[in-house]
Amino acid sequence: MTKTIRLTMAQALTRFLARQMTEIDGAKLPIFGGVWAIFGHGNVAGIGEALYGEREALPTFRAHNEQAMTHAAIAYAKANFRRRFMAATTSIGPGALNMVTAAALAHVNRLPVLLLPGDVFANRIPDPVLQQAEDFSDGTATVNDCFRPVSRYFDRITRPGQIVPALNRAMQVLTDPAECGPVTLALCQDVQAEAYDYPESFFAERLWTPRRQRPDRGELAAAAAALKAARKPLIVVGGGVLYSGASDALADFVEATGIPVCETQGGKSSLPDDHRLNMAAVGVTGTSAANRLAEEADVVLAVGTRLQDFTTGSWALFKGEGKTLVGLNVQPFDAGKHRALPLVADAKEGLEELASALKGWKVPAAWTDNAVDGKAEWQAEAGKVTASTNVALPSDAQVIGAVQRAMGSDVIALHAAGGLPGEMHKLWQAGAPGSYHAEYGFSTMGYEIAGALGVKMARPDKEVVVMVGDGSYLMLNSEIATSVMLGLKLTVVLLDNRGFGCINRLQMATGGANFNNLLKDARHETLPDIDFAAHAASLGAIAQKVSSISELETALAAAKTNERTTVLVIDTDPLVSTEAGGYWWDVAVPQVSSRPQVVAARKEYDEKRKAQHVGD
Ligand SMILES: Cc1ncc(C[n+]2csc(CCOP(=O)(O)OP(=O)(O)O)c2C)c(N)n1
Ligand SMILES: [Mg+2]
Repeated sequence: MTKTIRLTMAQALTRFLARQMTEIDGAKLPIFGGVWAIFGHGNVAGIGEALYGEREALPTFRAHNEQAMTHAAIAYAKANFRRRFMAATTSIGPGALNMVTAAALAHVNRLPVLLLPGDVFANRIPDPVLQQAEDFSDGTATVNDCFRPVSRYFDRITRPGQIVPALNRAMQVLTDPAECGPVTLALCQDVQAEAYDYPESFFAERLWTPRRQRPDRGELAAAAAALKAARKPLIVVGGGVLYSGASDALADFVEATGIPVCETQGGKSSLPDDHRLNMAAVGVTGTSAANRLAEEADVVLAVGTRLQDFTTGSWALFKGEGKTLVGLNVQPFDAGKHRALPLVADAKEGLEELASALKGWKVPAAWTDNAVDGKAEWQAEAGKVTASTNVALPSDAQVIGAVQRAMGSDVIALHAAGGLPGEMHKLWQAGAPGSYHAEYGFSTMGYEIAGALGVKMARPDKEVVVMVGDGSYLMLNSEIATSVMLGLKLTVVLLDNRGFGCINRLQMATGGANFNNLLKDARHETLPDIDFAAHAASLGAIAQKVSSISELETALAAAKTNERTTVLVIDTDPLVSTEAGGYWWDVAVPQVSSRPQVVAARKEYDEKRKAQHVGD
């Protein structure tokens, strides 16, 4: 007879989570780094009490905002290269829905996170409960249905026994490199508290090791043949290279073949920035070195990338005549995009097997030399825009230069939205794999500080430097207090250009009037003069406003020995961004307008669109 143990569904859930393990560098570790929780009705009595019971093996962390705590959970998983992750639990209604944006962030970025929103009573007796939305035509609908399109796997637990297959499926999705993404288990309030006789075997310790898929022989042969025929090949690397731990395999492949590499936002730091054949950022926010090669390449080997519009220049960039795209990806959906020759495999396995198949073959030297020259030219440009200055309002690039000089490359630099992603992608000199943490899949304003907290939890040995604009900071800064509370130090550099600078620039570039982006251009009675340093200090941070690039460098150097989260604020110029490098980005301009600026912008837009190729 099956041995059983009588537990509530919530107790079974937390006990199960605590017993899922992984192995990293030979050490066995719990695969869940913990659970973020904000309690309310719908989770305090059920899962809240169960988490208390499991608090030694499965730590619970309290945050100030459900979206932010989920950002922290997601960033934790990313900084762990998807090998460890976290769960997040909320009350029903607003608490749950505050998590939806973060679910989408994880979905877009293919990152694992277990979301446990509370849900209505499955027995429906007390309906409608506080915070319950009533659907006049569908008795099964709850607000948590909003998670469906942004979850890789969604389930609603309406009977206690359902948690057994649901958690099994959840673990499959969270640990599968191809399927990886957010899992939402909506937990009906009454069911969380309901007892059930669970099989004891369900709680046996389980070790999860990532699957490394090897390529199909036919696909490998086709990819190798395409590369052997290439005269001007280029490798585009995305986050899949980092998650696969394929940096060494990539470096070996590049050494053996001489093929230059360029990096997406997600793939940056796959090779160190100073690697001879790393052209660094590609696409809309790319270096001139990378984009020059991308325009001409005859075979593009895309490794572990989703090929989003910032990478492909809205598909105007890779325009080599008769070019072939090879898609090396664990996920067939990505591997075959744009009619690529698919090479479905783990990045490391795929690169190693491609290297064997190409043994003895090398790219024509002229192409490699061209790449090396382009890189030197770019580095000279980048050096100019990041050099120290004493202008009153420095550019983002000049601030990046200061941070890099003061902190070096042996930190984890993080950003998500605003003008910074473009500047960081072009200009930050990344060091070791994972030293550059961009959330540019969903580019969520407000990811920065909470995300950095998750990174610090994953990598307490590293200095974590957050680059954030005033707009993003104002949207979500509450986890500064959590970082102070948990003793997890972050260094935050806040660039105050008094508004949504990058969108203002985009507005001007598309013929728009300066409207509703910079504070001065928005409807106001009084122009706010926000004291960000005072604000951050009120949350417990050490905070300082600096008035020049050199003062910033001095303050950053001093902050290294601070044990508490430090926020350094600097005023910057909203109108300046780095002109060198870059590529066209498709932003639709109105086709008719009474404003001549818009008409002119549309004319230019129609011209630029001609470079776009449809379908490949
Ligand atoms: C949640 C969210 N809302 C809106 C946007 C669109 N958006 C992208 S950047 C940006 C402005 C960011 O302002 P700030 O952080 O000050 O950076 P800046 O553009 O000034 O560099 C906006 C509104 C977004 N990415 N995320
Ligand atoms: Mg701003």
